[in-house]
Amino acid sequence: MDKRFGMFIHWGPVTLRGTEIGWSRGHQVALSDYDNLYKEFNPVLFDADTWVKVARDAGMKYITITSKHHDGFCLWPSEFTEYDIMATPFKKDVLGELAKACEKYNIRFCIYYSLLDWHDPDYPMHNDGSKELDSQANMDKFVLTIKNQLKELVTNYDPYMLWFDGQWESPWTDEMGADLYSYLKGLKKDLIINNRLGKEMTAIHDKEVDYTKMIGDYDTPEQKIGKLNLDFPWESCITIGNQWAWKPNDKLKSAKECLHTLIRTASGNGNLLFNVGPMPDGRIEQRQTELLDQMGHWLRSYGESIYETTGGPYSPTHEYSATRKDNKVFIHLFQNNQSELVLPSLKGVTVLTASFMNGSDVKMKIHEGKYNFTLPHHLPDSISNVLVLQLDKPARDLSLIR
Ligand code: JFZ
Repeated sequence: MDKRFGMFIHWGPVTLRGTEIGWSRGHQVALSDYDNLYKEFNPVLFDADTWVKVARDAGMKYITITSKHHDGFCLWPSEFTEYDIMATPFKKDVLGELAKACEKYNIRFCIYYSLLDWHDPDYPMHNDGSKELDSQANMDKFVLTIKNQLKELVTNYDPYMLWFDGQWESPWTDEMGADLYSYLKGLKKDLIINNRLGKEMTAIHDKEVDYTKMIGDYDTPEQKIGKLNLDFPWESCITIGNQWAWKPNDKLKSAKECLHTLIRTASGNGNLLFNVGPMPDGRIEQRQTELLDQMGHWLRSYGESIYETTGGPYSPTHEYSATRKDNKVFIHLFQNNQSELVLPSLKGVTVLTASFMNGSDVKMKIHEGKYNFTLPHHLPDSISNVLVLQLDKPARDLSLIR
């Protein structure tokens, strides 16, 4: 949770069609066509060091790669299937090369693994619209394959975190999730595991979740910024475009939208797992790397207000949000045309100084229990500004101001 910012990577032979990974199988892309794309998958321009340096220079502290998505294709040489990278003309261990590059550049290596596999005959569902479970399937054998592959992944690549998915279909049960959770913690005690081993999760839903029912170490809001939560850790997974896997001419977010998304997740006391979709030739397209570089540029100046911070004490508004660390509260200003800012005063502490991060002091008056800040006409940063309140006491004990 101190790392706050990671790269999500959705990639596989499907990029040869530019459609959505997993979900387009047997839909936008005919089943036989989709399942034979691996024969053409040859990303000769793939360079693990380049990908990891793009993440590092963006200010990202960990990388999470789709080892196996819902289409069942494995991006690593697996003893437990023929449907893997060694069956392609490429024949390179993508996961192994990324894990090594992460070690080299001090970036944490993490693995996404889909529990459902519509391609595997032992799994009773195939996303083909049939209501009945496949009577030829063998779920026990399927779960054994999952355990064997996860042992292979943990043993061979020593991941920092496992990001599960695909647990929402009826063949998978919470019992299986709980069993797998203890099996994996038995393999590596400090392995971090997300909450998609069990049915209870926020994901794309707005419904209240029961954290006591969750199986996993943290919640995973999807395609939205999680709510401010100081009790249960969370990490939002969000696309830089609209699709998880690469899509030609996908509509990408602006640099300001990308950064405000990161700042708002940290202000909510959560992490951002920001997704890129590399191209079929193995490169991450320039449009995406330029946006990530702009995020890195901002973080090189203002990273102290994001990394190893806690969300709050002010709840996010349209205008601003807050993070805190030691005796400092960082007020993140999203608008750059406001002449003044009014905040409720903080109980039990004194604001010693107010100033822009790496910038000038800001005039502050206390009036009727409120802080009134007079802001200069031009704010220092064109994307997002940080007002630092230096307190006379640690900020961590301040209660939330809703
Ligand atoms: C899942 C995957 O299906 C998707 O391809 C991508 O990998 C994303 C990170 O995770 O997307 C979901 C997960 C859960 C729900 C919907 C989409 N859900 O709970 O409705």
